[in-house]
Amino acid sequence: MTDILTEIIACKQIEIELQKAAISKEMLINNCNEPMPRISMRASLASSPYGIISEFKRRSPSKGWIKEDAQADTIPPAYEAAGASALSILTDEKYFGGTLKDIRSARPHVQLPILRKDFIIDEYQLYQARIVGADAILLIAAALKKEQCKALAVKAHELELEVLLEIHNEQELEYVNENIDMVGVNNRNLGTFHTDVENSFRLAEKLPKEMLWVSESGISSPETVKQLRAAGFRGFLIGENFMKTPEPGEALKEFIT
Ligand code: IGP
Repeated sequence: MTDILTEIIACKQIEIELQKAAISKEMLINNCNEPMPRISMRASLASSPYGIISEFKRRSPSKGWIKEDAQADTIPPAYEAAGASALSILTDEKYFGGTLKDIRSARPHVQLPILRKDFIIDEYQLYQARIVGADAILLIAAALKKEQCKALAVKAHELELEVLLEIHNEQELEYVNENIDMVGVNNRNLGTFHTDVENSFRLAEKLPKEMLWVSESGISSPETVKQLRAAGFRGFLIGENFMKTPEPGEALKEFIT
């Protein structure tokens, strides 16, 4: 781990301890007993000719505020209406200006699968994801030990949450196991912020053939999506390119043709 990612994970540990002190894990577990319908993100991506995962992101550590006053009950429905295949909602508050409540606000207004995008290091966060109505969670290889990643993936499945594993390099392919539903290649190095879509093309040859592949970050043109699809990717995670425009849903339409 390097730089900003190390800092984010250290803050996340403290944040989770504070949350546990306010709401015990047992209380969260009690709230997870009711069956909830889950929507498969993997199936949605596999069956779509577009496969765009549109992200709701107010800010980022590299860009600062992108859309400070963005509303989670209006932008995700606009993404859905424009033809997105799935939604990614950033719930980290300190670095990304999000909150778990953003998933709760979006949920009644959309039918698409929702990915809880955060730095998940504790199963407590999986219960939270389920309670607010997420369908899938992100596990970042660079933020986790291999065994920890596996245990979180197993727990996610127990809670009927799908798992998108994020990798950035070839070595992290070791994190793939039978509890991973989709593998995402992050084109951005979370330590340095260096972003290059070439990373997806480079890793494509090494990715497990039987899995669904997602290319993440730095995608800004329909042409790039087309090339990534030709290389075998079926999901395309796009945030900033949409969120920086006045109407993120309108910006997405350019990718649905
Ligand atoms: C979206 P972009 O460059 O389109 O805004 O990127 C998404 O891939 C990015 O937000 C992301 C991310 C992450 C954020 C990918 N992996 C892990 C936080 C944590």
